[in-house]
Amino acid sequence: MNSQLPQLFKENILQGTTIVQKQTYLKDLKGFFYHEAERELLLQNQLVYEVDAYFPVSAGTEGGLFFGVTRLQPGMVGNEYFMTRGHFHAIANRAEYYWTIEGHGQLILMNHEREICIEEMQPGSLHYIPGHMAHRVANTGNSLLSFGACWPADAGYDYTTIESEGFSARLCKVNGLPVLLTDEQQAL
Ligand code: S6P
Ligand code: ZN
Repeated sequence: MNSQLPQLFKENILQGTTIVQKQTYLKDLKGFFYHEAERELLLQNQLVYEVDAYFPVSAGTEGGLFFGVTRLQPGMVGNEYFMTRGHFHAIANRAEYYWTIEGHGQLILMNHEREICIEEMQPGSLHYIPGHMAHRVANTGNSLLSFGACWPADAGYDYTTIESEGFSARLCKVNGLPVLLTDEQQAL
């Protein structure tokens, strides 16, 4: 049996020879924010978030686990906080853990009936995301929000449901505070 070199999770950074990085810029988030016209006016090459991930087994391996760290920048598009795309898992019943490393935000969870709730993210907070829940994170602070994630290697991603239908509400800054607003409420 070949032993693997351990990866490092040190000073809040995931390091190692097999870490895969993915960046998401404002130009990648067309149509995600209510105020799309305002997103277009912003610098398209502005980094919104990046993920460092460790995939010790192939995607789809039943029983395997993946590990990642997401760094979400502070920022707004109109009254909406910078956020991750959000997704269901392709195998919808697969659960996941998030935990907050630094910064402040909200974890937005939505089930298939489009019922939605939020959990406050602050350093040390641990979040169990049950299966069948779309999950998205918004950075509600003025500094970087960094969180870890651990999920099953066969979970996969269903991005298309959120791309086409969105979440049933968006996290918006109202009188300085994060509030969930439906598009109907925004339009008032
Ligand atoms: C994977 C896990 C995270 C997200 C990351 C970016 O199951 O939930 O690693 O991939 O936070 O979010 P998104 O929605 O763009 O994949
Ligand atoms: Zn996930």
